[in-house]
Amino acid sequence: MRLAFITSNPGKVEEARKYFEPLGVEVYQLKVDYPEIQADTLEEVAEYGARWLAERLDGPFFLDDSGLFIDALNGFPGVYSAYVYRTLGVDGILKLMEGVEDRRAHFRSVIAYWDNELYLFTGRVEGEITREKRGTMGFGFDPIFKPTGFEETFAEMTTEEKNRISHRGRALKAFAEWLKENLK
Ligand code: ITT
Ligand code: NA
Repeated sequence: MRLAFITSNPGKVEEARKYFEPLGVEVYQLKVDYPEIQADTLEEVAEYGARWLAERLDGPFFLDDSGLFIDALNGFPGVYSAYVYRTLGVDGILKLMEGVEDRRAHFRSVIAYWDNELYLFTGRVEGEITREKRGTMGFGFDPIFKPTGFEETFAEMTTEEKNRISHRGRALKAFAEWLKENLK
């Protein structure tokens, strides 16, 4: 089976590929720009994008909308994560967190799969914002996110290690289990 992943982010594609490879599912990247609405939840953003694409594309596809939610910043950047990554960047987040003792944060990922109808799969991982950048793997905010129970940041983990515990890995797991049950 082949699955189209609609995203501009090669890091997400790498993670989905590594996840699905052993299951005999080939993931390929399709770069199609779709509107990302301003909404309160990742679910709304993902659902709007998927329905918009469904009117324009043939066949099944999936997309992923993710965010980093920092407790001390009341959940910021959250649904604004992509914009904040492009503007403030990782260094800007570290700056905002200077002198902040409560470093708790979580990532969430919402996968929207379209196949004649919409299916949503979600994943979440708890952790904290480090005091400095560490590691060169991964992408986005990975160098400053340390998952709870681990010494390494996501950027110090291989894709396989990150997938085992990450928000996206968990959403991919729910997605893969659904596919296994429903595509017999
Ligand atoms: P799409 O084309 O798939 O939308 P994107 O990078 O714009 O790619 P999002 O809209 O989901 O992705 O924005 C989420 C932001 O959070 C983006 O800047 C990512 O770099 C970052 N992000 C998402 N998942 C991440 C992860 O697993 N590790 C680190 N940063 C992540
Ligand atoms: Na995006």
